Amino acid sequence: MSDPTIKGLPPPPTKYDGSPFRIAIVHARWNDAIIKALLDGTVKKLKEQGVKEENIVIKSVPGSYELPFAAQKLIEAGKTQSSNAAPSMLASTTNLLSLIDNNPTAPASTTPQPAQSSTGGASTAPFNAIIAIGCLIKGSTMHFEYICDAVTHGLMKVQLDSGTPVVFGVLTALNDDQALERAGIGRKETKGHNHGEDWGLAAVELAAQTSDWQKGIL
Ligand code: RBF
Repeated sequence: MSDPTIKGLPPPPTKYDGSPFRIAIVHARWNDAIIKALLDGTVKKLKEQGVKEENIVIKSVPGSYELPFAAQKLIEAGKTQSSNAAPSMLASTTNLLSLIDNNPTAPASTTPQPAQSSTGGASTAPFNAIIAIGCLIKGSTMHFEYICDAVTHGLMKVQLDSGTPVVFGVLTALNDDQALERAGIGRKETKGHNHGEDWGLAAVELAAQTSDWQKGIL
């Protein structure tokens, strides 16, 4: 990380356990070499934090402009999948108490709770966090400015409207080298820093804190 303008995420005050969580990553395909490095860094850190591979869902969209819409639809899809899976619990012999409203262990149907799978397979719980990954590189027209603005505001709106954290994994670079160095694949010897790693950490931190706050734990 030789460029002093490239800063990584300062360590969180506590280490968060990602093992209960289900996380969706949606990434753009423009600038694919940079996206691939960012995606790899993100997944690596999610796993290091304990998120299970089967609870990481990865989807792609054409470009960054599509990220807010896709993030919103993924959040909805996670909730729909969770409620579709609920009737099968009636036939299950496990955890029937969780169906009683007042039971403190009962998962709410619409608010994301930690991912749970009685079978040990992939979770069908609502997503605890979304990570939106894109890379916008300034060209010679005004496209960059419009897309950066729309995506930034769009992703913020999605998380505030949905109550599901959406990590802003979008590089907005003035040239190729800036983007490469922020994906850890710079052309100089030092390579830079992979911000995807920060986004994986941020997702687990936000998922853990949101899960606590929804239960009134501060
Ligand atoms: N998408 C990106 O993710 N990164 C870019 O740097 C990028 N640059 C674009 C430049 C132009 C001139 C156009 C027309 C599109 C660009 N897009 C880029 C794609 C955009 O995010 C979106 O996918 C398309 O506009 C279709 O809605």
